Amino acid sequence: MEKEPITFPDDFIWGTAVCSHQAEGHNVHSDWWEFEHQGKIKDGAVSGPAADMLNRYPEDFALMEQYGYNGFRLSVEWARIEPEQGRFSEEALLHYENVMKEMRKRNIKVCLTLYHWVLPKWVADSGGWTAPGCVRWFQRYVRRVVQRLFPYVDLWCTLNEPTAPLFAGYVAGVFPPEKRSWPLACRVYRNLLRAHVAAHTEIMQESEKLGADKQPLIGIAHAINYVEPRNPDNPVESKIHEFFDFMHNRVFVESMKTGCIPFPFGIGEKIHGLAGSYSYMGVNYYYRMTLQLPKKWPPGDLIDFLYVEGRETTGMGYESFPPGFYEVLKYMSGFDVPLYITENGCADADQDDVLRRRYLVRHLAQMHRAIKDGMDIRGYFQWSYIDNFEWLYGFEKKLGLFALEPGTLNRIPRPSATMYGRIAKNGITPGLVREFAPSVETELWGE
Ligand code: IFM
Repeated sequence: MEKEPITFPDDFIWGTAVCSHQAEGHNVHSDWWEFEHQGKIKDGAVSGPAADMLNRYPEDFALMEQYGYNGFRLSVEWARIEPEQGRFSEEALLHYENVMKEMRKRNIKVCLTLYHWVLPKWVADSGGWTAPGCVRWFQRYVRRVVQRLFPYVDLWCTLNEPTAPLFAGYVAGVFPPEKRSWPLACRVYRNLLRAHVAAHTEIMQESEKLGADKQPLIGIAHAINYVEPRNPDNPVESKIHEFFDFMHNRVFVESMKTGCIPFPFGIGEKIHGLAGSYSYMGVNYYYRMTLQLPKKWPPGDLIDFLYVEGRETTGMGYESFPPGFYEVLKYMSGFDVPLYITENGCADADQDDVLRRRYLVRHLAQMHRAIKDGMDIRGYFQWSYIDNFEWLYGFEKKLGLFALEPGTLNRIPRPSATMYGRIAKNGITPGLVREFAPSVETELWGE
């Protein structure tokens, strides 16, 4: 039987993604910069020039155009724009405006994140997301950004994976500000939701002021993985599963839907303006979490709860599980707004990136299945465009379609960079799969 190519809608966004702190370099007025310089990163790494996107963005957008990517998700950096309280940097705002113009010139759609885990040091020193003024400060910064960049942005992403700084920063204590305090975590939860509402308000107001002809697309990039118990008959493992599923996958977005703060973060109190304050949902999906009783006690990390033995894992040690992608898309479709895949990707340090190629094709095939089943998915941003500063791992984990040449930081395409551009153009064809990911052919089309 003829093997049919797997094709996608014509107006689909095929993008890549980075965040400013991870890729631009020299974010010197930020809490993460300070944290890195305290030796908190693996092997003493610091972000330094990162991928130097601060200077090389014209070259990067030219590459994206050349490879056939028509979207890019990036963030603006609060610490650059407002390095000291109340002092806004014209240089930084102009820089981001030039970045946007360059993208427009190359017909690259813009998904702009306003907060991707990093705070200006002055905000962090005043208590970060626990400070009484934090939402007001965030709103004022967002206002400046929106007033300057509104015409260039296609998708507004108010917060990236808000549960990560919440749990890693205030429960596990491994991200700045390294706290382990449930009362503080509850305050951060509430303030992050309020910050989202504040950003939503600013974007809507600017849109009305400019008489924009269509509603702006506003959402968050939500970290969601496929979660299951290792043994559903084990009541403890089942409870661990329910707990992770709720805390990791559901609670934040369900608050955005209902407008309320549920237990254990609150007692159901309402946040004004929160319910339904989104016009799309961003999905960041990476892996399956098969949860078991922790392998060591006390557990040090999420990885201690994960059962991955004998399964295909990525360079992060997480399990690659494409059917889970379909399942989370089904859950996220329940929010009744269009979905964009704001992140999905695979750590693979090999320049030949066989693992990434397989991962990519298999996940895109599941996304296709979801579209075919009627889910409203309008774009996909591959994490990441380029190798960059991977938080606590420094530069050890490589998630880029493009590698960085040591010393020069020249961009070196991996095979997946070419493959991804070809998929953007023609879909997943049998010829492409035979060339780039032959081990997947039977999974996609049978014998
Ligand atoms: O690099 C991160 C990104 O900043 C947030 N989502 C997960 C990515 C890969 O770990």
